[in-house]
Amino acid sequence: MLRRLWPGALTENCLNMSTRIVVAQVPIAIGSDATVDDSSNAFKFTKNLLPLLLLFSLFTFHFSLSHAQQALPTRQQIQWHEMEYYLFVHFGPNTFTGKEWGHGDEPEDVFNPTALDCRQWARIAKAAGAKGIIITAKHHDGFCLWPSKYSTHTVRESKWKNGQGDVLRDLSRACREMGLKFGVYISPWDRNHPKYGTDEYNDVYINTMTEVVKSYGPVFEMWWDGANGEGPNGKKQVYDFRRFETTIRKIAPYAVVFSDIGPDVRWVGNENGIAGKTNWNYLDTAGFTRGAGGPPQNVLNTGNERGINWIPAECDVSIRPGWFYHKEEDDKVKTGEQLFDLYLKSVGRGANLLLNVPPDTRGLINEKDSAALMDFKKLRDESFKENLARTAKAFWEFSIDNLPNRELIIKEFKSNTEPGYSINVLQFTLEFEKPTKINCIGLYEYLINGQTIRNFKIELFNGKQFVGSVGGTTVGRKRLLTFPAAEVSHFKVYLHDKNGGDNIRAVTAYLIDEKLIEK
Ligand code: FUL
Repeated sequence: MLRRLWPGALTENCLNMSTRIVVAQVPIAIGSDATVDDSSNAFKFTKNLLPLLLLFSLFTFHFSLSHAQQALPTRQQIQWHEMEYYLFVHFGPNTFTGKEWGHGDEPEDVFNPTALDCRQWARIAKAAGAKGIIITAKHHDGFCLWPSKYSTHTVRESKWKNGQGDVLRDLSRACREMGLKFGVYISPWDRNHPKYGTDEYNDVYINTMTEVVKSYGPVFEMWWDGANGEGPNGKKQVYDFRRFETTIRKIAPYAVVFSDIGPDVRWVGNENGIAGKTNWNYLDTAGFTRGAGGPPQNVLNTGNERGINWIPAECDVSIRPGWFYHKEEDDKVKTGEQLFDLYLKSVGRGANLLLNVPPDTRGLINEKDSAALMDFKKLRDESFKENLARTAKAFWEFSIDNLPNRELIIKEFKSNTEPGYSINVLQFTLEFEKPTKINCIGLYEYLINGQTIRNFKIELFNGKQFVGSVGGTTVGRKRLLTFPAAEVSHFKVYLHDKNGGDNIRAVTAYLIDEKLIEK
């Protein structure tokens, strides 16, 4: 028998609990005998059961219909959501020429790092709490950081290590050693390849991608940039993305594929690392193409509430003004505090953060960048080390089987693969053991069920006194809300879920350094 709870009369189930959740509930038994909870304020079925059942089945029919139209995340996407934050590495001839977009005619010898050490990159990424690294295996200039069979513009043609060097080999190994995931950016736009602008180039691209995945994979993410300019013969390429897509699915079935419009991960619509305050994981892509033919940037930023496809946003941003290393930007590296603010505006809005940290001409992550990364890590650790909503003696656990008999625990989630709670809790109160100073609350949705919360409100109280409120629209994987610190004895959460059910997975509360409140 499945039991669902509906908002209605308030029932307190908090026997001897110091931290309590007050659940609004009217239990409805869906089954032949229509047994209900007999607590005094529960909704009771009577002879009028039939019309109610009819109404209810109409509602559930509508619910399953609207639900069915929207995709749920794939297993790969769920794993990707859990990665939360990882590094981007732009490295290549531009590192040495000072350009952002190479012309493709740079002599290969330009690429000559004096002390390249991919293990240093991986060590720093790991220490910074990043979960992986995506590298520009080939940027628009066409230079390949590995000795590709399909190009004559590669590390092999450079004097670096007498043509014996291979950045992808070194980095993929270093990532494996450090337990980091490895991903690649292979620019479809190629300003060097003689075949660019002809049909044959699509084969070249497919061969190149296959070579990379087979030689250095597994890759967790394939990054397709949307840029499409002229090649060496002055022609633009008509990319055969359909074939690119079937190929990548075949050779890397466990990877997610990024582009402006997915298929698995979408561009967030800006290069500042900022997701929309409203951020749906759904996107409609019909009629749109990658690059210039993509959806408007504001749509990419917020997604589509009723979109059919599950294509969550990834926030790409550089720690420096440019994507590649330029010495003159050494004093323009973002600070730990600025990175923390970006974290709130990306991960804290349900997106992932792809933070670019470009190695310098030595082939090392510069000291300034690594110092900023460590500050950023420290600020996250200090801010989120203690979930104050956990310090109470008991929490409440949602269970559909024996709800009235068990304590209810709002667990802090560990992973998106934990069993979910399938009851409706659209409003509840979280009460601290004693009044507690907080300035940050986290809400988490259970993505395996999709993304359904359209807006929410949280009211803060100290005893009987109302001390403030915060609210917003979407929640998604993680929604972090910061506000001026307040002494709070309890807070009430009101959720508006578009499917009428609930999809809340966890609630957390923190006291973070006042200077870190979202700017
Ligand atoms: C853009 C590229 O044109 C930039 O050079 C950079 O690689 C950025 C991440 O994507 O579209």
